[in-house]
Amino acid sequence: MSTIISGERVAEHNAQLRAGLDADYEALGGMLARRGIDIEHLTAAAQDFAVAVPSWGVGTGGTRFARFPGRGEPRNVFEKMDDCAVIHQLTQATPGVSLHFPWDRTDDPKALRQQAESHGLYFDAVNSNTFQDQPGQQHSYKYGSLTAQNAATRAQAIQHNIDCIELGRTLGSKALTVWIGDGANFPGQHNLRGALERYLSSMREIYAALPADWLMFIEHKLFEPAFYATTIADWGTSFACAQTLGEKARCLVDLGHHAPNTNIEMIVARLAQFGKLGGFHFNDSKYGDDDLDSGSINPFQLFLVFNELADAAQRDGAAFKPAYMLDQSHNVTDPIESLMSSAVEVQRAFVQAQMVDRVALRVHQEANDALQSAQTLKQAYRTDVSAILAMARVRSGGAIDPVGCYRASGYRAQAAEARPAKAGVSGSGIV
Ligand code: LRH
Ligand code: MN
Repeated sequence: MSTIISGERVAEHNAQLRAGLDADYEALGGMLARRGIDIEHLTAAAQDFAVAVPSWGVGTGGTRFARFPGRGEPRNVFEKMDDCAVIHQLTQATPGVSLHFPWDRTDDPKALRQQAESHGLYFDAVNSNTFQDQPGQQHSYKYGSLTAQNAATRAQAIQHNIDCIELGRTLGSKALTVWIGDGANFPGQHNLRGALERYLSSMREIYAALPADWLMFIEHKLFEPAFYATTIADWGTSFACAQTLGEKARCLVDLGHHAPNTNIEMIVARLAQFGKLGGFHFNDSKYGDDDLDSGSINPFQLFLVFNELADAAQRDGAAFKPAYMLDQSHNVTDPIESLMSSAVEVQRAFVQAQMVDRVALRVHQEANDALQSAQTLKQAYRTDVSAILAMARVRSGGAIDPVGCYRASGYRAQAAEARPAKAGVSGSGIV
């Protein structure tokens, strides 16, 4: 497998930090052993953990107000894959890449698949896009796509999703994520039930085009770009549609797509209970769909989400395998640094949730001992598992300090040399 950053440089970086890591790891191991927890079990679980990176996240993001491009922006999907390869090389936690079409369109998907495999990467769910009009597009999505009043517009949107499935098959993907911005800005602008009926009739046609071993992820979002009514606004609507469409339809939870203070971990527990939890778009937010780095605002919520996932895995066993993906916009940081540290924060929440003493928790819950129940969760959340995450990386061939190693590598400066900015060309796609 070819690496982007020289193996010597990573080994040199790790050699400087190894003694400190070994000391921290031994101390943590001793502390966990006194709790009856085997640190080696957690490190092995961390090594198996994987979260996919969004191809649209390696370019600098922006807002409707402005985008301030960074140096060495990827100019096409192949350069995006190089950046994704660096993220996985140093974290050893992001072997999957989630593509977005047509932002990642290529005339040579086979070459793209070969490039990915040469870096030990695979393609997770592909994302369709009927929330923007493309140059030369016959029917505009201004008034909706899969729910559009105009049948030809719906047919165009349906065909795009089917084209995404075909492209995904060539790339080895096994799932299609469908997020639409369809909705209304005024009461009365459209018939609320009629819009959902049109959505379901469109999605039935896309569902029928799914290969037998594929899944379809329905992604709900409370608002934006619609600001009065969004057709797939919440988990309830998404769940009802997934139930209606069939076994291969599941619900995708983007952490930024809920009203402030929504109990997202409870939504996760519900969807898992009813067998419709398809996957996640991890990010963080304080107000709206801010797409900030995972764990950067509310790391306890991220832990509580993984606590529900650990409970579901204990109940449903190996069959319970939701898709973990990041979906972020990096407006003021180096996207590679943000994606590496975000992947580590999601992995951290996963490992912390593995440490919850579920036997003790059940005893406290059945005894209605609210305080001890809460403290049992907090004990796991308060445990600093950084040494486990770093040991998992170094044992898998990654960097003890991914951001430190990345900065020392000079990769961004080299990219800036190799990728002279093209005025007006966006690396990521969103803006
Ligand atoms: C919508 C969304 C969706 C994507 C887009 C990039 O807000 O979360 O997942 O397609 O961001
Ligand atoms: Mn999303």
